Amino acid sequence: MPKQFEYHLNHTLAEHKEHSTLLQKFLAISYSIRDLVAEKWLNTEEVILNRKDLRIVNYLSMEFLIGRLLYNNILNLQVEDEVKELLASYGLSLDEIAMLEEDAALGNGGLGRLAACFLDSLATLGYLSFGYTIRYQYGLFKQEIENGFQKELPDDWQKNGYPWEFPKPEEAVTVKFFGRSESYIDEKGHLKFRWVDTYDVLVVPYDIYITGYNSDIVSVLRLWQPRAINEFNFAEFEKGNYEKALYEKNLAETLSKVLYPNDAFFQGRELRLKQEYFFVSAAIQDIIRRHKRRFGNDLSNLSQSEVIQLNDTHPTLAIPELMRILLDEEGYSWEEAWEIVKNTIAYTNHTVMPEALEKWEAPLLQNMLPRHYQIIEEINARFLKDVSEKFNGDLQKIINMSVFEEGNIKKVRMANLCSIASFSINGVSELHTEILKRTVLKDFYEMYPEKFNNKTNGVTQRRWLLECNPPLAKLITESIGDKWIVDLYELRKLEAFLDDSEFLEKLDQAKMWNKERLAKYVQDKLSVTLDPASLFDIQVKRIHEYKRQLLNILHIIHLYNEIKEGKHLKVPRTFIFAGKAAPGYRMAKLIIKLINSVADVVNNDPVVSKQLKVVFIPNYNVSAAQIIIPAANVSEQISTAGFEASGTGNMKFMLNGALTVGTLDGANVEMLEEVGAENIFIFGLKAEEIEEARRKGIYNPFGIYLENEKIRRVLDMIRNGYFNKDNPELFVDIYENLLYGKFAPMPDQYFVLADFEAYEQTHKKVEELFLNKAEWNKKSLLNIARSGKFSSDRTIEEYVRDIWKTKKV
Ligand code: B1N
Repeated sequence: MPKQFEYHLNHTLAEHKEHSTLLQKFLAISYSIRDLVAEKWLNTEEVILNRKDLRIVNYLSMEFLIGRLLYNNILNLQVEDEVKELLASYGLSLDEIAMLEEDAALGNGGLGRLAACFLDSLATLGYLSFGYTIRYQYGLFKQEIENGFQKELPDDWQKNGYPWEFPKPEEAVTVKFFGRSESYIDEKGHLKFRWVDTYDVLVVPYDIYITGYNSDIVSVLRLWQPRAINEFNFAEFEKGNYEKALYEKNLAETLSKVLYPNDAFFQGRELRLKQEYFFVSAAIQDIIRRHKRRFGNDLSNLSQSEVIQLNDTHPTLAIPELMRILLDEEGYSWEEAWEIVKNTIAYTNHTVMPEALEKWEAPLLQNMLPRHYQIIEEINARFLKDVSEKFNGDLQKIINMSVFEEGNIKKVRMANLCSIASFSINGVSELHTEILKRTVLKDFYEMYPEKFNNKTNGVTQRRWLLECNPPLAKLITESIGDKWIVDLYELRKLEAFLDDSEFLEKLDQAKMWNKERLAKYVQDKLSVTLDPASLFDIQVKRIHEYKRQLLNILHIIHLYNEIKEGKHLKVPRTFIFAGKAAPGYRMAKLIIKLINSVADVVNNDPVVSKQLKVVFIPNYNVSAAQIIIPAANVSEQISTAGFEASGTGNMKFMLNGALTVGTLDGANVEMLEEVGAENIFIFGLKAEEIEEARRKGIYNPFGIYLENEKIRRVLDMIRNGYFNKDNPELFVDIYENLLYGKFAPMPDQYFVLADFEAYEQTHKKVEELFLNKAEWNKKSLLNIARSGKFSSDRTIEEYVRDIWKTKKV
């Protein structure tokens, strides 16, 4: 290790070790680790070429939220001691060096982080896999809080150089846009189509190898970067096509500029559609090329060598793109091509929220991708014939299931296209899959019940325990050995310690270490002093109305009122929030401001602040999560039932010993099944109850406001500017949205007031339990011990068993 380190300082970075900066040392150590990673890739490449019995998993996703890689790779390669020794010889700690790495924030939230956990599990378990995405120049924006408001800053994540990727310019492919579809008759007299007069860009892959724990193979994360084919297209210029000469250059430069910062929201922008298409086209071309390298030019057996998983509908264009190549470039008939496509492509749905479902304006798609549009029309026409046969010409079924939604502007419904063309359709938790089957994809479930299956999400315990919680990982390994690192069900063995007071004491100390680390982080960032002995109650995730940060802060205001009235909290509480709001999401940004305003009042009140603290930690991202989550006593998972498809933060908290306060939503339902009702705080309306109240239009939050004095007081304070005396009207919109539905289809559409009372009662139980340290620690241990199901290793094994049908190396 020392040799490689010096080599990279001197030769890769051209710097004397005596003069080298911390950043250069970070880069040199990363390059040294990268050398080991590259060797794993060399081995993986051999396996790909030689093991023709192994089907390759292709995970197509607009987002991979991978975070930092240095420490992760060090742990997976099991070289921690050597690295620490080397750094110590320079008087450095691994922590301070690892901090210098910028997060690769190529994702928004759960969907992107899930993709990253999957690559970790695939490599660890020994399955060949490629992740395909975009090499965004700017990742998810950085968040600052200015005067309580969110401010967005660009995330120029590669500004200091990025040590983990390998450019592969020789594997670039061409991607086309616009133009027109032209028909012709081929030598055999068949009617054929070709796509002509296009704007073209070159797309270059950059590979990041994702290591697995103690594994000889890596997953490949292939990031596509557009480049202009000609800096300036003189040929076109001379023909007088000035526009084309410049358009291709501009297109190449803007395509991968920035990640769209929306989580679970569809915007319908032209540039986004171009992004979705170009990376999918590159991926499909890459997959076909690899298949040919392994099996020759016959593509009829593509589905045996490759499987393509679509991470939500964002990569849906893989379907018509694969059809187009098979039909127009490879000469297959429609029937042959369709057979290949529908055996190769599988679809994961991640949300049932109507505003998140992708519905592209047909003219936009038709103009940008004329040949694909034609293919989509043909897929749909053939499908509707089947629908008509199956349902005896039922017109309503045809209207519901058609890819096209007719109307003022015709729309292309991507979830319908995915459901038609995929051999597998899965939701991400049991509840979510059931809701899919009875609501958004009901008709498809009737038509193709055999396609539907559930794959409850999971998280990798390598990052979300081993890496982020050293004292707990150490305690666990000392007690039950280290097999849990690759088999999380091993944690069940911790149940032997449930009544071991000495062990519970050590568990408590590990939690305290994490709380102190977080308190220091908050002190450094916010100059707010937290008491590590207080109950740390944490809600960190994207800010969204359905996730109900509002319910949490309304309850905090209520606690404030109680203290002001002279009551004493039984245990001092620290409420911690973090999360980004989509820059265009007004209500979410107002909720951030409200949290910060309440925090100001609470933390600066000399009486209240002795019992209650509120903090909003800025710029929540993967590396912040790694510090925040291990410090939680309580995990807030309080979405309106039926809206959170799964959640994955919930699982990370459980794995780190937090007790969950949660609704019966997403994977919380399965967490309850694992730990039992005595070990989790479940409250609130159930998904069916919410569905029914919405359907019947019987929910009346104003009635609750009138009847419940606590709620009325809290809402009136917000309404009257109690928390922002300099601008007392600021939060009126929150009040009016709750009571009158000012910016929504109905008042309080996420049932915040309906669940308030139950939430408050639940928090009283939480408080009571925290007084009994021994009981609390026991339940905490049981949560850890029963978290085995929520490893992404389990999720991946289920995908392999039911969908991908591949084998380990
Ligand atoms: O996917 C996660 C789930 O655990 C969460 O419950 C779910 O909300 C999340 C459009 C999305 N669903 N949909 C998105 C993200 C970006 C975008 O542009 C939709 N994210 C989820 C993993 O299954």
